[in-house]
Amino acid sequence: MAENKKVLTGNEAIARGFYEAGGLIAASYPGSPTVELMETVKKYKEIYAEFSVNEKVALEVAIGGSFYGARSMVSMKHVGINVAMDPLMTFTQTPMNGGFLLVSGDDPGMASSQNEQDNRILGKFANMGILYPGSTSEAKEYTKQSLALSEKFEIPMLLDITSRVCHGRGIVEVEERETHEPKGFTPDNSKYTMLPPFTYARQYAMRDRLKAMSEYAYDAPFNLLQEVDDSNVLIIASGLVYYNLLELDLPISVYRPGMVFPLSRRRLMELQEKYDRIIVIEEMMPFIENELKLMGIECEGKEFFSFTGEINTEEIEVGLAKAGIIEARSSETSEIEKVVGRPPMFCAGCPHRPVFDILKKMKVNVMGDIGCYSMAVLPAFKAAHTMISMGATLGITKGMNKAMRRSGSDKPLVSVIGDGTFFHSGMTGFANLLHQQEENDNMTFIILENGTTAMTGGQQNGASGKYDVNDDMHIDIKELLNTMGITNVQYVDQFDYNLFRDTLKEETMKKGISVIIATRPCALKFKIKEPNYYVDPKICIACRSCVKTNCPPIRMKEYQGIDKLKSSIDQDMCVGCSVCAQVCPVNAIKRTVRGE
Ligand SMILES: Cc1ncc(C[n+]2csc(CCOP(=O)(O)OP(=O)(O)O)c2C)c(N)n1
Ligand code: SF4
Ligand code: SF4
Ligand code: SF4
Repeated sequence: MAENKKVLTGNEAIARGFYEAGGLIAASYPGSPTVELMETVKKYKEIYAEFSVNEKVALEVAIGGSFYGARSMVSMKHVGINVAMDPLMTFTQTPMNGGFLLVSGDDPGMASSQNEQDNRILGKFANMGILYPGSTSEAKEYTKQSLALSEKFEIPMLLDITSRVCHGRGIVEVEERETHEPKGFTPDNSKYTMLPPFTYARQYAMRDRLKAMSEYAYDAPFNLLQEVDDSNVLIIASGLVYYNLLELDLPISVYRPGMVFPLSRRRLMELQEKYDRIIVIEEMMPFIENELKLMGIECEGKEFFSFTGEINTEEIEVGLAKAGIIEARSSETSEIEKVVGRPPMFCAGCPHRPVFDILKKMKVNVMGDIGCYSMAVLPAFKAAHTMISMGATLGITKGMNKAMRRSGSDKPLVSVIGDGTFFHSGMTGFANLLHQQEENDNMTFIILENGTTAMTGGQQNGASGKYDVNDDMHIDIKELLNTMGITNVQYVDQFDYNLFRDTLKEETMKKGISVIIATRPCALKFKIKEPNYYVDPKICIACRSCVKTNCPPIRMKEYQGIDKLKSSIDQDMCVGCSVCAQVCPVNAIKRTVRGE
């Protein structure tokens, strides 16, 4: 392959685009599908890049860079924008000094997310220009274009990218880095202090820059019109859907707006005149379809295509057949292959396992949160009973506790949160617990301090310095909570199964707020491996207590000369955490000496 060509993922391509565009300040908060984007940016020494404690702070770091005139980028998963929405909605009123780009990783089909939300709508709501790449090379190109457009039209740009484009690989042409020295910051209240009367003028400025962008969109290079003689139908598709459509090789005209907001009204009006029918194919919400309808342009779309999930080539074919545009194929060929799903599970030796094994046995209501420990909501544990958004468990637990106490229930209530989530948005919830405490409150909080943001690949968080000397944040959660005024806080090693169980039981019996910080680090991130364990089948009574901890190496198997199935441990997979041995009632699980 030529030296100026590289195979990159969409995430890597955006990072490369930011580098080539002379980007200087980049921040992110990890979340699928955009994690690798900032991990790649961090490798470019010319760029200051960080994973911030949450998306709001990450956005603010990028705002600071842009205010100083540096080309700046912030990236996050789609729900991250909900967290960052407050500064976003006000910042986007300002004119851009340095080019500003927000990258949103959307997840149609929710392969790794708690919801599906179409952030084109949020981008429009925030008065941003929106580019929507569908391939790896577009991901790089649109990143560069976004920063240039941001400066040209003084508009904040949103690069809305879907998970398949983030993770897909393609050939990308790499270019030299441009030089864009920061312009510096010149105080100007009308530009950077968003309060009345300055905000009134900004309303008009926002409208005018979108108008100018819409004019530009008429023949912008990324808005592609491919017309076919004799086609009386026009299909509008962008992003990956456009490429999926191309695979059908249909003799139909296609308009591909790489910029999905603002659209060119002038271009679309012209197209309306030329075509009998306009069909919009897009994933998730009918965004482009609604934009057209707002312009008074007749079109069809969502009546033929799903409002949720990804839209692949086969679904496009089925939808177009439903619309009567193409012939329907026999159902035999359009049958979508069914793949059998495998539920996700904690790693061998995961520190979360004993906590949920104990909670399951306690039969207590558990308010969950978001992290690897979310897997506890699934079978076989089913030991967490709510899961909404990062940090939400604190408020939810407080609210449910108040409702329970007012309805005469004195049952305990337990809440679980990871350390990453604690620093992301749990601290404020903890502070709020101190407000209007009542005598019969009873809430026990377990903080799973595994030293990392494990679920998204092991990024640092506020507590990581405890386990890794290279990490520059080492906030003592107990001291922090004590300083806030939450006094009943203790560290407990959850691999001491009985101690953790007894402490938890004791704390749930107490009134007020109890906090237990489970201290074991993530087994995967810190590559923990102790001498492993094996089962003595002659002692095993086949009670399955060990199997119910759901550690991957454990299964029941047939032993020669023993008629009943007995437990066994795959010693290559076992990392020696000892939890299964501790739950065995007859000491049938024993530690080996490595090398035996
Ligand atoms: C607002 C938001 N941002 C990012 C994510 C992606 N995400 C899922 S879990 C998680 C963090 C989990 O870290 P922690 O609480 O330490 O739990 P662990 O995975 O280490 O068990 C993140 C960032 C998300 N779900 N929501
Ligand atoms: S990555 Fe770490 S926290 Fe997540 S399941 Fe594996 S061991 Fe547990
Ligand atoms: S000791 Fe038991 S629970 Fe721990 S990793 Fe090995 S098999 Fe799994
Ligand atoms: S817990 Fe002990 S007795 Fe029960 S199945 Fe496992 S090894 Fe056998």
